[in-house]
Amino acid sequence: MQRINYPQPKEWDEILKRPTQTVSDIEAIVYSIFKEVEADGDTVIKKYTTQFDKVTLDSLVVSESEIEQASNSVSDALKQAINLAKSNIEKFHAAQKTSKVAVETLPGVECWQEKRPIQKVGLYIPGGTAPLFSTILMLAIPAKLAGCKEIVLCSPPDKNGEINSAILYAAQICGVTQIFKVGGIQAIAGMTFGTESIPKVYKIFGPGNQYVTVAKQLATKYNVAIDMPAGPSELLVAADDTANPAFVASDLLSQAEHGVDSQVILVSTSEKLIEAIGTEIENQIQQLPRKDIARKSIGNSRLILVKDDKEAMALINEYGPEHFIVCVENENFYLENIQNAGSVFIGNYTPESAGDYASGTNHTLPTNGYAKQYSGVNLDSFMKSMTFQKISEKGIKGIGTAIELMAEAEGLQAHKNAVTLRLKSLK
Ligand code: HSO
Ligand code: ZN
Repeated sequence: MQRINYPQPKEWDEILKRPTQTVSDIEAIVYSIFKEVEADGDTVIKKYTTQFDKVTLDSLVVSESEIEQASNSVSDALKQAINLAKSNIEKFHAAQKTSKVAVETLPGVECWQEKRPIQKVGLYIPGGTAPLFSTILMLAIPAKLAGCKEIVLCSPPDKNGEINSAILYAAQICGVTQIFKVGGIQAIAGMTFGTESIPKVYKIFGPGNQYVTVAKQLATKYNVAIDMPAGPSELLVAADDTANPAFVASDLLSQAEHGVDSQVILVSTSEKLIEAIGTEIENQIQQLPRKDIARKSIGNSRLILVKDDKEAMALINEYGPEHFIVCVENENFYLENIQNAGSVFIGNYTPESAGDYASGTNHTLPTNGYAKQYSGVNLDSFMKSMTFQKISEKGIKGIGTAIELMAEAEGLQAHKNAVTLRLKSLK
């Protein structure tokens, strides 16, 4: 792992660069598949499933019996683990419910705000080298709690035309309403336009490769919302001599194994700790089945030595990590001053994996520095706020003249009339 000692603030931009992503040529492919799916629905989706997933399907729909069969094949131990995670994620997300906010701004002018679920949501779960069934818990549980009516899930089939059993089991217990064997750009296009079998949705959630990310961005041009601009996983750890180097190394590797473009960073004031973690990483990486992936992403990663906590903090806020582990003596300083991070993990016994799976927080988080302006997925991601107002005769008398004057000043006579007529009727 690359070691950087005492970087100057002017060098931060360069050392905190994320691995570059090339999107320019992808856009044209995504656009043309969208146009085809819009015109020919399922037929085109099946054509691309044959081309990209190497399987020809009669039906895109996952049947009840397939779900039943899959859930029978998941071991009891794994089912129990999934159920424990489900229960914690439910507890944490149910507690995020807010009540109606009501204010009488003037006597007789009542305003209030209530939330309503987004009625139709689409969840995308990638296939590939690791079947991320935990992401279904993170998306379907809050969707269900929010009250979304249709919760559609798309995931690519394998070469036998099947979806991983744990994915189907998780979808079943979390209340997903329909599951489709479709992946990649064609899945996002299907949920954007709707096809003979796939419903059109109002908001699409979930991770994916660069093609899926660009497709989600294109979906927004067709009035479909998305959770957030997604990117490769990343982790930044701030640690000092109170941190256990083996634990920290295991955390860094846990995110490094996601993909070759993942990025992990250690920021520390202790040269001794940096040394120890570097050695631990080398030892632990050899045991990992995904060591080839982890090695590549470790190549994008850095061990940064800084002069003090204040400088560490400034650098961390500039980076805005998706995950931020704080394992230092002066814990409160970091917790009080962290401004930009998706999710924060505190102390030697809080591995980032806990948040990935089972503690209760959501693992769908802003990457690529978007923690500066985006929240991670939470209950509100599946809802929208609506405002209401009711004005009495007394109320319109109280604000009528102000509205008339403002409408007049904007040159909008009809707006003014809507008030004038009412005020006159009350004279
Ligand atoms: N760390 C990933 C989520 C995940 N990890 C799923 C394991 N499974 C992105 O936050
Ligand atoms: Zn992870």
